[in-house]
Amino acid sequence: MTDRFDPAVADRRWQQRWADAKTFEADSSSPKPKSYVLEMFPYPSGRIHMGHVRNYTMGDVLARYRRMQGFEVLHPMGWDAFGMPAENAAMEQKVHPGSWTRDNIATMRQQLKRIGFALDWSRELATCEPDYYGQEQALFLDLMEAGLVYRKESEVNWDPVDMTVLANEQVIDGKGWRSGATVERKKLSQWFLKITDFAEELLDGLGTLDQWPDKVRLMQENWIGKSRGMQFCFRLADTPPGGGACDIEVFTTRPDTIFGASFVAISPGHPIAEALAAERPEVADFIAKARAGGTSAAEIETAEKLGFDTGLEVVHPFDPDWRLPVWIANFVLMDYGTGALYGVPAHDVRDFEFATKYGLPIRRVVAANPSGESDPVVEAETDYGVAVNSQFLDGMTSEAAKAEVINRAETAGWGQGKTQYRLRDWGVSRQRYWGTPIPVIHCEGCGPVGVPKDQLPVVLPDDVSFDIPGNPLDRHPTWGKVDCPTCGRPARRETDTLDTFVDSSWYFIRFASQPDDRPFDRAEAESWLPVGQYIGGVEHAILHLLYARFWTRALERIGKISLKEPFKGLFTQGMVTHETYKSADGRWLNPVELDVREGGVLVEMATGAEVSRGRVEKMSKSKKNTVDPEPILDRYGADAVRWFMLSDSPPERDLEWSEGGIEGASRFVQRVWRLAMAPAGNGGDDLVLRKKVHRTVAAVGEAIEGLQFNKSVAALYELTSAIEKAPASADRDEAIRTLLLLVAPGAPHLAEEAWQSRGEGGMIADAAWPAHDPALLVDDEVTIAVQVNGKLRDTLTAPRGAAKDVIEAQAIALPKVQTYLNGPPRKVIVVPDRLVNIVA
Ligand code: ANZ
Ligand code: ZN
Repeated sequence: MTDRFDPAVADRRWQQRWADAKTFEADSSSPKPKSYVLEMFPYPSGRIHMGHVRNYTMGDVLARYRRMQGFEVLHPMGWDAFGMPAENAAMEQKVHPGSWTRDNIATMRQQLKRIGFALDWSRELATCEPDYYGQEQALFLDLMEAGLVYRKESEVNWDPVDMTVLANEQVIDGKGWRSGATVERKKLSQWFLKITDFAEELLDGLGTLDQWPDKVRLMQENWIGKSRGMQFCFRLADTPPGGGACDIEVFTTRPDTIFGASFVAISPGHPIAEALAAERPEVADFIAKARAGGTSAAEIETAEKLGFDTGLEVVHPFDPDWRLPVWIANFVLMDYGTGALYGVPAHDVRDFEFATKYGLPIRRVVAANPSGESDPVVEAETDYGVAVNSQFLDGMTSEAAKAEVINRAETAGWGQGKTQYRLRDWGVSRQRYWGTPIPVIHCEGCGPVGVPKDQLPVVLPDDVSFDIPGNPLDRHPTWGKVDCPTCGRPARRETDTLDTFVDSSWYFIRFASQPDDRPFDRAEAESWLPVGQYIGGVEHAILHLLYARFWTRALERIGKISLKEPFKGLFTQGMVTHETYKSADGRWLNPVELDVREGGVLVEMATGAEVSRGRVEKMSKSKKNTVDPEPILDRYGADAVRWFMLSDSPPERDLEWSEGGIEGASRFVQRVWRLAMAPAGNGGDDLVLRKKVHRTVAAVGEAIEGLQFNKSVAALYELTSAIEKAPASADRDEAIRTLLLLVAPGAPHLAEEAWQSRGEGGMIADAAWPAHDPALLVDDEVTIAVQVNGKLRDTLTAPRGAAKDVIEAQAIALPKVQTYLNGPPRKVIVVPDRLVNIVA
């Protein structure tokens, strides 16, 4: 019998046994109840980092726990394997994106296996393989056939160095996230998915997701951005009444502010702006200037406001003599509302900034109360209130005034109430090589034609070069040349590939069911879905989750699956952080480059120079404060690493990596081992310990169910100490056995090794989660508060359910209570098991 647990031997042994026994392979035809636990699949960037370890450990504990509870568990793993970094590597290191990606996958798979995750590796998938993306192409064609895919010219963020379209999130301060080049706007024909058709459903559906964090639902709600307002027409002043009834159509969410309008602004992309530009060079110049910079709402919001007075005027809808100037303004988006608005400087932040800059009138039409109407407006007042300076609206609440204006506009026929969403259709075209080819052929005669399904997958060609920027598919000599599937004449393949968010919008369905000849088997997929618990980073709270929700609903709408929401429970975990270190000359240093001198002084090993400690921040390559899991695994073994990931912080918060933390986890592993190796006790009964065990079983189960892993760890520390202190007995042996079952999800190698050493049959991974006896959870003694005249003076302990008069006598007899009494109490109130109040 060894007195130390040796992870170097045990980890590999049990990983091999689990693999040989196919312990974690999920059986779709199992009669057991099913449970689907999923962590967001990783991008194969090179190596596993601590953030992955934390994320997957949480999922693993839940998956193992559910298995022990008797569920058939699906806990799969795969690779989100398409994307830019592989192409960057190809350009920088002259390797093929495919081999770079597949090498990384091989490395990371081995790393994950070393941590002993209970994964069903038989279902492993990589989105960059044709057996995955070919099925994605089939789904794309289904959506196309159903009219949920279309092509449209649209303005995109163009990175002139990487020669690619950038997503809004890839534009940082007006520059390309990778190249740093100033982003331009450019018009291109792009493929779009009609996510806006689902805006209302996606919003409503949030209401059913009661196992999602509120903050994520709120972020999705804001992203969808539903607003109720009015759309109406302005007439140009110089067109005769009757003609030109709708010259400039605007959308507003604040019809109640209509009497505060001081200008009308149109987007630089508005047809009127374009028409003026064709005639007047100064307009064209202005438009060019206004278009520099990214297209995202955030970019436009923060850019300096620029305007151009066109000289045109429109008539106020409620007053034929009131004219408003028409400006072209850079903050008006072309693809929101109607691409035009009326500005109310007193009540809108952007309009205020604009009017201040260009000297336009600022007039309050909403006030907190009717008498506040004449104070000067010093900043935009965006709150609701009551209408002032607004003719027939005066005195109405903002809500009532809105309704009144919409009502009058609808009656008179110049406008109507309208619901607007901020959500845009999803542009999925990427001008890159390393992505799923969009399965379309362009024919001069027939237009864009879907590739017939029997010709799928459209496979990426391997012979491509990355020595010049741009999309290698565009310059491939033969790949793009095909015949039109409809008319047979020479045609060309679409060379755009799909946004990688498409790949991650359905991988959880493919995990559940992966036939060779279609994307998934409906019955099998439905038997697992929705994912019971999805775990990942909050950085995916908006786009990934929204796209996956949309894709699922789109499949449901076209009758491919009956499932509305793919993820029943969602958990977003905190990050792993570490102190940062900087040399005197400003270089970030990794912890392994440092040495500690006397008095805790940190020095750089290479130079001996002193190093300053910086803030604790998310582990990142740029700050060099990462800790590579691999050497830690070598030194401490998988269970200590896993245990530390669960221990110190609530899982939704950040976890600071520390040497002390991993040491502590490692010591715990050895403590459990020593207990497990203790000789069996004989006879003797230890009710106190038995109760502790049952309470811990209940507490650990509850904590894991609630994903409060740090609480389960704390409960197990307590139990371990209690066992260590308890004298040998049969109850103590049973306690140790239960302790092993309880630590098994978190420290599975230790648990298996100890389980086997103690001669228990089978693997602990297959053992049942211990039951607890509710009777043993009840405390027999209660602590009762004793008050005198309503103030707490002392407490007493009594058997649970003790009679009132017994407790009353005990309370009055307390020496502390006696000091407050002069003679017999006037009255005594007893709340059984809780409280005694003595009125002196
Ligand atoms: C008048 C007004 C008065 C407005 C006021 C706001 C406050 P949300 O709520 O985000 O949907 N708007 C309309 N079309 C626009 C476009 N294409 N680009 C930029 N802004 C646009 O925003 C709706 C409000 O944004 C609209 O209501 C309009 O300004 C502006 F005190 O109209 B509002
Ligand atoms: Zn054709």
